[in-house]
Amino acid sequence: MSQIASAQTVRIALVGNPNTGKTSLFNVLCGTRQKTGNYPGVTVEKKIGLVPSSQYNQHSFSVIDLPGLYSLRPASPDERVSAKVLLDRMEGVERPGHVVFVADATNLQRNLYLFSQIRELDVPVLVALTMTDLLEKSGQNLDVEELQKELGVPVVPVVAGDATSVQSFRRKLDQFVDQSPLPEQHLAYEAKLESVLDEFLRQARGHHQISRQEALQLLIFPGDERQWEPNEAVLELAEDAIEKLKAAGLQSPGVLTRNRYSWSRGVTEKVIQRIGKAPTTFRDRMDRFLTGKVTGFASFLVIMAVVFQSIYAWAGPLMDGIEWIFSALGELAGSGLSESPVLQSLLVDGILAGVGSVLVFLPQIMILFAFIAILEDSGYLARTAFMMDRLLGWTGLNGRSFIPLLSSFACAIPGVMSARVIGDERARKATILVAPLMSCSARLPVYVLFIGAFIEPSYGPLWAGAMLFFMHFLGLFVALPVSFILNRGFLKTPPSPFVLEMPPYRMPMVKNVAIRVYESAKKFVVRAGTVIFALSIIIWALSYFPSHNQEMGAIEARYSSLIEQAQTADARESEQSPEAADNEELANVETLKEPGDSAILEPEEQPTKIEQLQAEKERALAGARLEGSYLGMAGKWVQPAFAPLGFDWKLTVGILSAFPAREVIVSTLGIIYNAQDEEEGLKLSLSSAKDEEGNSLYGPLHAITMMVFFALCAQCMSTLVVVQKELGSWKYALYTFVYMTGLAYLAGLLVYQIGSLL
Ligand SMILES: Nc1nc2c(ncn2[C@@H]2O[C@H](COP(=O)(O)OP(=O)(O)OP(=O)(O)O)[C@@H](O)[C@H]2O)c(=O)[nH]1
Ligand SMILES: [Mg+2]
Repeated sequence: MSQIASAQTVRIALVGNPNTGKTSLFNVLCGTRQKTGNYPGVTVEKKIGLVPSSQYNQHSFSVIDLPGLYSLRPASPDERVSAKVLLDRMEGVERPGHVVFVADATNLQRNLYLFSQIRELDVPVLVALTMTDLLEKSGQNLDVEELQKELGVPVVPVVAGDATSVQSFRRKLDQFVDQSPLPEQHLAYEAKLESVLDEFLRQARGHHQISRQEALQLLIFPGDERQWEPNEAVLELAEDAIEKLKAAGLQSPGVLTRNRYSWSRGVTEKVIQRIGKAPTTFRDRMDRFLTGKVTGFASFLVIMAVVFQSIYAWAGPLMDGIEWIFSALGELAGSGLSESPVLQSLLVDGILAGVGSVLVFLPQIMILFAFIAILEDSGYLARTAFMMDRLLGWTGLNGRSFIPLLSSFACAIPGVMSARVIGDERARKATILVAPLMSCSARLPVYVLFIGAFIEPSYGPLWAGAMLFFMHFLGLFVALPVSFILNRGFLKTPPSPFVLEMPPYRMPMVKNVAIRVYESAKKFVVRAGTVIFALSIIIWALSYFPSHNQEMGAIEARYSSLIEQAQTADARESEQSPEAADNEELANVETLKEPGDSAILEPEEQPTKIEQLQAEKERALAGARLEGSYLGMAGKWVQPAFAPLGFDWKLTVGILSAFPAREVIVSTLGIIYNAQDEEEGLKLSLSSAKDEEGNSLYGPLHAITMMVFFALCAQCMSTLVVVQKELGSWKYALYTFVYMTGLAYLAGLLVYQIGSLL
């Protein structure tokens, strides 16, 4: 977001524990579409949005959405971002002048612990109380007035999904900025601690702008990695103060933590009362079922099977629709541009075939993301992470690795980034290195193409869905030994228990699901319109030029003589006996009308011998041009390397072109097959491709080998760039590329060779 805030714009930070609804609030305030989800650690980076002044507020705001954190002493890279911004130590980010503390009403006590630190920062704080709808449903009541009194700052309930509540929140935000009340009541610690702290603050503030919270961090946790650098004078003063505290036996973190906990417990007990009876335990029972050792795993498999079956089945008619649009466009462009064959080929065989064959998969992508959003927003994803820990704990994967790994099923890029929630550096590294093995949404078009062309026609739709399901698990299975070797062998990651705050089940918010689907669809279409578009042009050019070769010359010569012969024969026949010619034509029509012949052609539609020859010539020329093109030459040169996997030069070219982005294989094959055979869709062209003897070129084994290769191969430039960025060295991007591509090759080889034997 590159909007520049104007001088009068008020800078506000949204701060709070993870999974309290900060991003949901941010999205409705700023009209943005940032990712939300029902588990801790969705946001791992600061995001800035603007709220212009309006009928609801006279101020305009620049709002910064921060990753959730449990305490101002950060334990992981994402928390560090929030702590840095709040302590005014983030380069390039001005300290927010106001804080909106987002507190989850159903988790008040834990939320208030962080609040007790935030209000010591010397910034005005407003508390936005979320999840009040859920609190009510659970039969509890929260006394907002009382809470406001206890906290000494304004408290405003807000439900992000409810427009009136958001409007009233904006008005309150405006008033808050006008008054900018500093939180007055600090937590009072032991008297001695207070007096040492006061003295230190008085003296230190002569040298440095320092808040009570920062002073406490300096005096109680002097060994902490610092988010900011106090100057020499302050450090000297701090040393004195620490000595005094030590002498009084107060230089211990326990003193602070105990105080904060008992304060937050006291406040919570005071403001929350149970009014109704506790809700039924149905939820608990369901949770036990869904996370049970056997039932949990079984229900997980069932849910996933349903998901993939639906992705496969529901998208069919929509895909056909898109395919139809593109073929109609192709026909239109084809006839409009018949005067200039190069331009026609660029448009029809290059751009429309390339972009079109990828865009066909838009419905699948949207259905996939709708499912992902529902599973995430309901809280199920966090449960799956819990089960994965039970299954995969032995590999040495960190308990916090599973959310990043599960996110990678949508796309490895946010998955790799969300590894920032892992505090331990080595564990973070291991997670990032295996995350790209998870089957991302860019693999979906590849699977669906090959399954649709080879598996479904032979084995039926049920197997097709099952295959899609299996392909999505392959990466996960392979990740087991890889993680084991990485964690136990190379990185020696320290063992860590699974610590993930289990979110409650919630009804997915329609808006949040819609945002996810819209954003993923947009990204997919933009990608097709940019990356795929550009690559399609390049691949088309490589497949079209040189536009003439020897083989083509021979074909032209051969067909010209054949056509000439046919013409003279035609002329002679019609000269000798016009009726005979007519009769012959009629005879042709008769044979076509035999029972069982589906194509009944009208006499005038019957292609003449010459027309047939001409069409044959065009096809032969296109085939020869492709084989002699730069693409064909390169494919044939590299093909021997892929021959043991059963790939011919065309599939090899597809694989090579897919290294920047895996779905490019679909557009490349689209271009190759469209150049030869314009009538059929890519799926049909692939399944009906024949060699010179008329035998089928590919079968189910080719399809499975191809899918296994794509499931494991590192074919995504953007992921490698993100791996490099997150781990700070190209070395790791190179590791990822080499081990994944090696694995893909080996697995493809095994599948093809064993499959051929069987
Ligand atoms: N019922 C209810 N659900 C809410 C409310 N606000 C947010 N949610 C849901 O709570 C979950 C968490 O929302 P997010 O906005 O992603 O939370 P966050 O605080 O940004 O989380 P992190 O980025 O992980 O720190 C989502 O599933 C939302 O749909 C609310 O007021 N009521
Ligand atoms: Mg968030």
